[in-house]
Amino acid sequence: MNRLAVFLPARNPMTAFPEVTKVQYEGPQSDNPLAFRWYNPEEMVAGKTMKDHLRFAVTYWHTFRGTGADPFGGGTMVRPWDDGSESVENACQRARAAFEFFEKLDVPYYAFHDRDVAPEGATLSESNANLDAVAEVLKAEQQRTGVKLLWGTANMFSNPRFMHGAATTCNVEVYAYAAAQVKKALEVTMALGGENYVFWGGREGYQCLYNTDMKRELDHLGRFFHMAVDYAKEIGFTGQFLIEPKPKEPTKHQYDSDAAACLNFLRTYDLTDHFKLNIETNHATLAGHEMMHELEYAGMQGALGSIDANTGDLLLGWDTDQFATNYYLTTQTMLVLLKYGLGSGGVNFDAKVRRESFEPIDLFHAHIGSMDAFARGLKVAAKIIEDRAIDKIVAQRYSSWDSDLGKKIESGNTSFAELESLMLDKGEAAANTSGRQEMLENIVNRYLDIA
Ligand code: XUL
Ligand code: CO
Repeated sequence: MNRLAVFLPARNPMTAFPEVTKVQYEGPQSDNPLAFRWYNPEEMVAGKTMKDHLRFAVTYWHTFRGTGADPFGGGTMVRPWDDGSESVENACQRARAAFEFFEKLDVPYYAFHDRDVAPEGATLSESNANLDAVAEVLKAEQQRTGVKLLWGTANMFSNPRFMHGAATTCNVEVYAYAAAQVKKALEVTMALGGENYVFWGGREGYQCLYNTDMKRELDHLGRFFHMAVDYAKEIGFTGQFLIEPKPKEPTKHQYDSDAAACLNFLRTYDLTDHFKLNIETNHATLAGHEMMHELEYAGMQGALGSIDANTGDLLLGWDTDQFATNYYLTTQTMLVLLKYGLGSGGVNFDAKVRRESFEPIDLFHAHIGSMDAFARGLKVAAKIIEDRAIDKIVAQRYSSWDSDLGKKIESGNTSFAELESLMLDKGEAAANTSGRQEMLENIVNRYLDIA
């Protein structure tokens, strides 16, 4: 364990977080840093409880495997329940600490990669056996606490074998290994009642086009996803498959670069019936899009599956995976989530505490703050939608399309020649009206004041 551990008071080995009891809602006036001020799980908003709208999930990889290491220095995190070894025993002990955290934080879901929860063995069968052993503990802890698995996934990017990719590798046996790994991860996800299965193509992309057969790699990726769909059918896994777009990191170009690229890929390979998207805020930023854009782009095509809730630092060009606390961001996100719904997805905190926030209690502060920010965003967005405060201005903006001419064009019942003759008759189009952007921004501010 990290040397810093010696400076912290000794802990009861049975309790990972002795200083925290269950986090409670105390309302906006509370100054208790370990209470919710906005997230009130049973409170009804727009016909559903907050808990059912938000479906919060904790990520295992950042919260229980994050070390605080960066390219310039090693780990800083103090995690007294973790002996730092790669043993199955330690993995089981860590899983118990994780469920204590989920329970005290009052989150309904968690999410993991296979290699976060159980150590990789010397062979594939050893790795599978390790995963089975830890999955037993996860199952027992799920039953004890009622916390559920939002999604499972396979880590096919950390091990050096995946240096050229997993489903897009030039090495056919690495591809076969990746297939075996996903097969097992699907089985475990299903055994734990996982409601979705995510593919983030960590190393599915390229560093250099001189050495890359892009068409062949993408064909292999399409084939890989079809085999996953076939296997899910075979074992009766009914969870939703999700692809998580990201434009760069670790490769220079990731094939799943944004929602549009993913949907184009899914259509090309006839996979749209089986996959939706898991949209992550910081990935949208890296792609040069707003989160709202990525959500709307997926949502309007019926492909919005889940979100990885975090934020980047707009002054930095990398995936900083910070906890989102910005009310504008959470309001914008919730505006789109309320519009399209989340289905079996959730608001998954794919976010890590900063390297300097190394104490266990920081994990609570981070999640509580972001849960509150999303709860507040939910309330503001619900009120904006209920009052049609934005909708009616948008409807007004497009009202010329409600005319006979607009209907004719939208229904495909006119032609260039007919439109030309109309405009030759008129000589000039009707006058434009203002886009009212500033007024709309003020309206959002007003709802942040009152909701
Ligand atoms: C990487 C990322 C992943 C996925 C799961 O940027 O977001 O953690 O969410 O593989
Ligand atoms: Co993610």
